[in-house]
Amino acid sequence: MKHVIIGTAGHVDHGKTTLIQALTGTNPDRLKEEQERGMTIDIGFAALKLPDGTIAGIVDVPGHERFLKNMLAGAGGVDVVLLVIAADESVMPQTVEHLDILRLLDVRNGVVALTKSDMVDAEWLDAVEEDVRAQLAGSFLAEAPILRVSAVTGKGLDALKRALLAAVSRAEARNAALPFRLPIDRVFTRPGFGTVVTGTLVAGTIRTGDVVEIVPQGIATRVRGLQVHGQKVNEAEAGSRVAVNIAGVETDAVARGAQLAAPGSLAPTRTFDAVLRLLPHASKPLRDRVRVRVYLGTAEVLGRIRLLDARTELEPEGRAYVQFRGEVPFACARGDRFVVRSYSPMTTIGGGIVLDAAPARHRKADPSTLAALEAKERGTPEDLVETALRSATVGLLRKELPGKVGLLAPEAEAALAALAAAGTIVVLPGDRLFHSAVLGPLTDRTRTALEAYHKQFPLRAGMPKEELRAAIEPPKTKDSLRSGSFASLLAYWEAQGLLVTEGATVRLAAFQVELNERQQALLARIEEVYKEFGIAYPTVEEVSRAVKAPPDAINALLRVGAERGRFFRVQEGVYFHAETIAHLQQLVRDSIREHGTITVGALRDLTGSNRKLALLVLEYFDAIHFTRRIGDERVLVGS
Ligand SMILES: Nc1nc2c(ncn2[C@@H]2O[C@H](COP(=O)(O)OP(=O)(O)OP(=O)(O)O)[C@@H](O)[C@H]2O)c(=O)[nH]1
Ligand SMILES: [Mg+2]
Repeated sequence: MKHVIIGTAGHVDHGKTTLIQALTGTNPDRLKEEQERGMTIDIGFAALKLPDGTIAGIVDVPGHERFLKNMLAGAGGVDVVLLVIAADESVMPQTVEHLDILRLLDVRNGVVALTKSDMVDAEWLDAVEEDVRAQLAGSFLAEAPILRVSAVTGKGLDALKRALLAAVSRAEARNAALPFRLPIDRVFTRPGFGTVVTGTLVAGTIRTGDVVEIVPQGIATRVRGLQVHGQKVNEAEAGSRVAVNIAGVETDAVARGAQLAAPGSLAPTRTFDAVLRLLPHASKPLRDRVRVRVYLGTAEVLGRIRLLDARTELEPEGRAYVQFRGEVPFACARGDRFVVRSYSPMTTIGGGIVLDAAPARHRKADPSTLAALEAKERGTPEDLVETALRSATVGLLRKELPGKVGLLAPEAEAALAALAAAGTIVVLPGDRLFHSAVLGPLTDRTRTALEAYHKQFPLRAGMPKEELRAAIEPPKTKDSLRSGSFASLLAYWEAQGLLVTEGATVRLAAFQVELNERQQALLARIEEVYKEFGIAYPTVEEVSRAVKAPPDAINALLRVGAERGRFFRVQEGVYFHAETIAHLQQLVRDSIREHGTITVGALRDLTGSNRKLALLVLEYFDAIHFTRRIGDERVLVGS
């Protein structure tokens, strides 16, 4: 199932919350003060079941200008926007500001709801729709459907759900194979559980038991429990609203703005280099080093923006390379989008993309700094290779790389060499390339799957390869682990000492079948039965009766015994004891030495058995290249 977040947007009192309640049955206004004032103050949440059964997480934001900071905390994880415009008022200031913010955050999909349609007549609705369409021109919602709805009469709600489903289907799924990342938007205490943090999982997959880091606080902890849409789950994927119960962390040690991340995947910083764009309708130019508010993930960070080129101010609609210096540490990574508001008055003036989350100090108007940032924005060969491999959930063949990233082969190879030396990219047997951020989780899943298998089947030597392949298949991607990529991975893990492959099965290198006393005693008794029967081998049912144990247990122990060289599997379901085989080999060897060859009849007579059994034995000896058949006779191989 696809995991997508739908976020509301729109001017205060335009009917966002009422519409979400009408669509989902949940009132996202959860604070007492919100209920009393009939106004959203902080972001609220609900879950919407779409016509195809997909459940989308909903983030409902406040429209009032004064709470824009809270809107920004909710907007970061939005995949699809539901822009709500009251038909009686049409486009208002925060309609425009929310749209600006979503555009700066690179939201690309959405639906427009002209709500409160019950309050106006058809002619008015036509005029408002025309006005809205004109205002959306040039934005990512230019082609978006505009639906006339009413949360009070229920009119148009089904059509709205269908339009949302279409937008959700168009939205690109977030990458569940990356290291996980969850900007925290709420922190609270659950009696008996301890600290719970919530947020939108913007990348990766998080599981119960995972070790997590809280950035920038630098606290390492463990996931004690997870919930998605109020249901307990063991794992949650990117694009879900998640509540995470974390172990041993005081509630006041964490706050909105921090991020939960896979250990080592996200570092705290105080500065970043970025490309910044001012909005065309920014109220005034941005002066160099002026104090601003930067919104990133769920965080608001005060700090100063330095223009790195020669300019002393940036005009509205202008674009510049900048360095942001925050007054406190925060979590951010290359590629993150951010929004800038002026310190006072608080208006949204622009936003951009982080190019370097751990930059050096730069001299003003230094051409080499500017050139380096330009390359980072465009993407160096290394960036391009890294980016391509980050999303290659089943890896990429080395020879496919240049074509995939649009580089000449020598350029791609040079970039690859540097990235491989840094450990960012791993070259697997078969010249298959994996990003370490993709390979790591895949390796973890493999270890976990094998551990679980060994635990469930302690007497089996290993897990069937196909079963493992299905168990570690990357989630929610169009790629699948085909034989080539899977074989490369197995060879790599085997070389790394993680696992051992044997025929069609795989086991953890450290795994050994261990029998308890009872099982050992049973195995010894089974051996006795087989030895007694000799060439006239017993059936499993006969053994079962003789030792008074169920056939399943016999079969499992026969497999273990075979691995330990106590039995030989002569045919499907037919085992001979090792001593019987040794004895038969001796008979055959002596007979051939004496007569030059042996026939089925001769072995039958030597063993006092029948033709069928003698033939079975000789065919087995042929198969293991002990004997070789010439016409009706057999000779020893290698003699
Ligand atoms: N007649 C009519 N009234 C509506 C409709 N939808 C909302 N309202 C009313 O409009 C007012 C504001 O609705 P809310 O849902 O709180 O608006 P909001 O956009 O969530 O407001 P903020 O969260 O504060 O920005 C309430 O009094 C609602 O009862 C509708 O479809 N028809
Ligand atoms: Mg509201």
